[in-house]
Amino acid sequence: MVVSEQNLVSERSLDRDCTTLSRHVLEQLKSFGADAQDLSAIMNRIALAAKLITRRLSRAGLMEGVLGFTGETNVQGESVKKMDIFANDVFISVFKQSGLVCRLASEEMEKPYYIPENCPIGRYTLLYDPIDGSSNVDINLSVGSIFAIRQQQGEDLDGEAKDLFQNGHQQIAAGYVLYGASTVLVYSIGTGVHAFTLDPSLGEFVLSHENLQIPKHGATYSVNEGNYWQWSEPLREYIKYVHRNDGYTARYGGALVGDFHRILFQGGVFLYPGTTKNPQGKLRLLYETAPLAYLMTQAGGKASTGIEPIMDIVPTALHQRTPLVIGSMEDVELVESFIKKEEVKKVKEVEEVKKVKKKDKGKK
Ligand code: AHM
Ligand code: MG
Repeated sequence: MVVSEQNLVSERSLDRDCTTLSRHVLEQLKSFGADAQDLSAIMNRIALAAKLITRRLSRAGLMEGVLGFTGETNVQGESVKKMDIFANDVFISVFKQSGLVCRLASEEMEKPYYIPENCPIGRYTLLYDPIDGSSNVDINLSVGSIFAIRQQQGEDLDGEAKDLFQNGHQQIAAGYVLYGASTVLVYSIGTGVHAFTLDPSLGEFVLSHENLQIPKHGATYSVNEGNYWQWSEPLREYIKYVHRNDGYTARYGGALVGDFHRILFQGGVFLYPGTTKNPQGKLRLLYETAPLAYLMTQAGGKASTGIEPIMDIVPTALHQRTPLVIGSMEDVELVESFIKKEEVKKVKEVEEVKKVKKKDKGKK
């Protein structure tokens, strides 16, 4: 009896070890057709990029010329780190000559990177943020990569990539890699959210959590409160509410991927609202907020700007930003209720002014 139980345990752990990312994608799609094979191969390439970035990050403190700034600024006007460029190039290298992806668009490149030799067969575009949370890189804290896959639509002959200006429902896959105490890759192809942990002894991502579902509510609220005085009144009211009520706890790591990961597993809400300086906030739609919104909705949570669903936004520019409120259903709805209350108040005020004007006119 004891022996057979032991056998069962070792069989289960062997099965788990053999559930690699590429095999999992095929199982999820229940197909070995060309589309399924392509998607599985793309995920495999992303996993390779993640391993290369993990290797570099784990040795960064021991190597010359790996950490710190390049001295350049990117298209967003942000100072670029050497690791941003390295990770950006890693994704390009793993997809060159892959025959899988025709175009890559990233936070670090003003225009997409085209791989013309892939285009006759590569029907996909990869959108990615190579190193998310780069302020954490030089101090050995968690960072991430975020990605989304979209079907190539049309030829994009003028190189403007306008076919990418579509809502988040057009994503066919999305995910992120968290470079933390261990490296974890979380992905969805529309069949739930699944997490794989890199086993360094195997050099493989092995299935660690299948069909993740976010709790309806969580204690965590995650936001940079240093921006408090730059937020709109309803956001400040929301923060006052969580300060005054029991059961909330603040967590903010400076890397969206890490904060998102905590909330996905434990519930709560992450916010990066618009500020007076940047009304659209900081985060980019196509390779940060839309991929995470895709994952969050797949996990039973919610993602919005505070007013409209992130997934419904149609961008007008490649590097467009959006405010972000993402996490457990009830917690996101609570934030939205503060914003809605303010809107109702404003509508009432406008109606009052109209009434007074009408009365004054009547008197005359
Ligand atoms: P990055 O992709 O250039 O690193 O910027 C995005 C990061 C997020 O990971 C994080 O949530 C946010 O910026 C932190 O910004 P701030 O320092 O303003 O709070
Ligand atoms: Mg980022």
